[in-house]
Amino acid sequence: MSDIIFHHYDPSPFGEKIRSIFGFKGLAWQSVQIPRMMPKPDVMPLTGGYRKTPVMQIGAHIFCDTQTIIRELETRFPTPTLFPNNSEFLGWGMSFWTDKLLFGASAGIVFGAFGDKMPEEFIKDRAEYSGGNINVEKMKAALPYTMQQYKTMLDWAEQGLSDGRSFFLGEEASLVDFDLYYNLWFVSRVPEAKSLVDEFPKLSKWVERVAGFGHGQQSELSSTDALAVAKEDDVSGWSGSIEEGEGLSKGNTITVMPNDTGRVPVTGELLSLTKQEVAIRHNNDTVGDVIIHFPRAGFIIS
Ligand SMILES: N[C@@H](CCC(=O)N[C@@H](CS)C(=O)NCC(=O)O)C(=O)O
Repeated sequence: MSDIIFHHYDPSPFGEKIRSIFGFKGLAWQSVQIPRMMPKPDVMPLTGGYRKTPVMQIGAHIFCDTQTIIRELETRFPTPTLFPNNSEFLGWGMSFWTDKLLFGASAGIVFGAFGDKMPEEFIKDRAEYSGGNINVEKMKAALPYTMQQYKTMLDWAEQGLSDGRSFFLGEEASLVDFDLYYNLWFVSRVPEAKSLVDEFPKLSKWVERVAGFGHGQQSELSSTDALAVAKEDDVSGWSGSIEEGEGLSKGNTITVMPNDTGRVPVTGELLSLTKQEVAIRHNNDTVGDVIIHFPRAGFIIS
């Protein structure tokens, strides 16, 4: 059985980013379906309060945010690589555009089109989550303008494929492809947005190509079984590495929190601090010790 436990829900766009990478790397994984909104009682003991979707679990190691999930998958399963020809800068840099600015437009399209039909408690949850930035009436009114912006940005992508290449960086897929793909997957549930993508022939073929990677080999796991896996794993011997010069030492009590949405601070004992990752030991009665990994980019340590 695979060691990878993936906490997500099927309609989750950031979940789709990772599921398509599971497919690209041909991985087997165990799927735990989690609630789309708070409360998430079987997630909180693992994440110490971090509430975003998705989260990856391997034993009692918890990887929060698609950045740390991708970095861990790339380390454990380097072939095929997400970074052909040293494309780390392009892949990670692109993800800050696709995950923030472009995803903001994608969410504007989905909420603008379907917000009226979404349950009130879901809208309330997302309004809290976003710090007040979800306003269905405003998103509905802005929909035609959001679509115009979207179309212009999709044209960049069409131009990027104009020489007949299969993927944005050439004949091999890279993180750049998966960064963009999940946004188009997400908005395509809105018929007008699907038609917009269909207007771009090369991009449409590219969508099919990336979808063709599939999701790897998925099996189902209950959330209680996932908690039991974390509880059984002894992580007392794990030690990370601390980079000098940041004024923090192993064992310091710190909090880590996203700097954009879902700003819930997670408290723990510092174990590892590098330029790209911070890991803390967090303890609670449900699972005992877990080691929670966060990215540095987009997260505040205090
Ligand atoms: N930076 C995060 C963004 C994740 C994100 O925004 N996920 C959304 C939905 S897929 C979310 O957490 N929504 C609130 C929730 O699921 O409770 C990542 O890369 O994982």
